[in-house]
Amino acid sequence: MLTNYYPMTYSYYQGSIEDNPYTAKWGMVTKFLDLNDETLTPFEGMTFGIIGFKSDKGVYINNGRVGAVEGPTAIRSQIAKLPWHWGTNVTVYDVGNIDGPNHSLEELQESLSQAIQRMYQLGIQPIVLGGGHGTAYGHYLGIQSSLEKDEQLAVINLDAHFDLRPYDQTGPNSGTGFRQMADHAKDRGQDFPYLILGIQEHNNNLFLFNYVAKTPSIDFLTGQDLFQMSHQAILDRIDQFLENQTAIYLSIDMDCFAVGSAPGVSAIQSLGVDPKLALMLLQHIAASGKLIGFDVVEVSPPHDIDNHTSNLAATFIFYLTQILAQQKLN
Ligand SMILES: [Mn+2]
Repeated sequence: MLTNYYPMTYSYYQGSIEDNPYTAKWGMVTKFLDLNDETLTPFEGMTFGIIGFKSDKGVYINNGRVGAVEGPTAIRSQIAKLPWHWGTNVTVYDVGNIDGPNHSLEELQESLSQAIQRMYQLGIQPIVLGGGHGTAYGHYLGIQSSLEKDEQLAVINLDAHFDLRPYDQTGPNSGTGFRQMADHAKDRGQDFPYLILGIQEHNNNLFLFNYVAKTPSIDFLTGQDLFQMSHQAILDRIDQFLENQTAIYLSIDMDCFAVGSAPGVSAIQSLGVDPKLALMLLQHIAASGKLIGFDVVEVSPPHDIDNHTSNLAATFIFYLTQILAQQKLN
């Protein structure tokens, strides 16, 4: 039995009953599924599963402004309104949330990891909705545990921050997830290939730049790099990273975008990345065929303006799932 896991019991979706595939929306086709149902057998064909990580505990510990606990709910309501382009060729379930206000971040991350493993066992491609960026470590563990024993998991993170801070004194939080991954990989005797896109020089201290400079498996482009470089040069740099990898986990921290595009985040970013450029990069990463998991994190609805940020998050999910479904169906 999964812990701290709650299947959906009521609909966030507008669920009007309609058979016309030309006017269908995500909210009409999304069905519910209980991962604890022991009678389930693996699904055939392209099956997505939306799962929320309802915790911003890591943001709180990191002295950020909380609110991302409501991210999954806000993103779901935006996904529901998107058009559904797949008829009956693709299935999407909402499998519910990892939730537990009285449990530690570590416990919730372990619960997410177990749920992700269960989804892969059932042939379900997870769509993970954060939550603070503490979501990522639980998600990473779930993917890593689902891989063949020696397969190495590489990570791409769209983020204004490295999220590589040490956690020996503070404990794990929203700024330490990728350091935890690095340490986890080290314990397994593996490298930690990590590419960060959208770093802001003025939001990361010298300690972090120093750590990155001394770690050959980590590469990054700043937000200004992405602004100044040609599209082709950026894609080449991403390809360089992808070249030696077989499995990619992608995390999208909504705080990498300029505040006009993403006002509803824990930490706003005045110089952030353009979402249209980001989309091009995300599509390129997905088109590599190596992308096996992704999440969208740090949407903080109490700070959002007219759902701008949750809508942008849903938009990325729309385009990433288009590519993943196309690959599976071809
Ligand atoms: Mn982050």
